[in-house]
Amino acid sequence: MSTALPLAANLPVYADHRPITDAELASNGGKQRNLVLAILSTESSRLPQPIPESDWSVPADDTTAPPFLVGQVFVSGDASLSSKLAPFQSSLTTTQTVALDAVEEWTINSLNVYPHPFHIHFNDNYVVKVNGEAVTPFWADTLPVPPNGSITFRMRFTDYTGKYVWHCHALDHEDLGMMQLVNVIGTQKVIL
Ligand SMILES: [Cu+2]
Repeated sequence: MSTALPLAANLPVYADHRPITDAELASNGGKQRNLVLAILSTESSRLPQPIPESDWSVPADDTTAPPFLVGQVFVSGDASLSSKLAPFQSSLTTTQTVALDAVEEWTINSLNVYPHPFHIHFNDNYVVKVNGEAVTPFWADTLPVPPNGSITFRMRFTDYTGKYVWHCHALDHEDLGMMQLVNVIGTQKVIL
């Protein structure tokens, strides 16, 4: 027996996936964060110079590394030009502190030609802009940050306090530094 699949528009909406409207964002403080994923030269002014000689970049004598990675640093952090980006192996770095039950809008920028797949644990992402242009909003779990572009999405930080990661989901990128911690602070609800 053949049956038609239901249209997406006719499926029930998961309660957590109700749209995050401008009004909801504004009534929760309208907090925005502008973050970046980047592969930079060790000489970059975005890094705290001088950087240590070891462990921060792929050394020239590493014969196992692809040549294009030599002298490069994989970083993530605050996109503002005045802030220094966290270095190699930054996954122990807490760079974003968020209040429990906050509703925020994050923009992730890529400074490279690689479409870094952005992922944050616990929170689904309600995408509202790509490259600064409004799109028909949609929910996602892992997002392709466009090459040399940006993606903007909203999140509700519910249910969980403590530290968890946001990162590029390309394994070599996250291992090399495109992974940092968010710390959610507040009084956790007891769920029975
Ligand atoms: Cu990446």
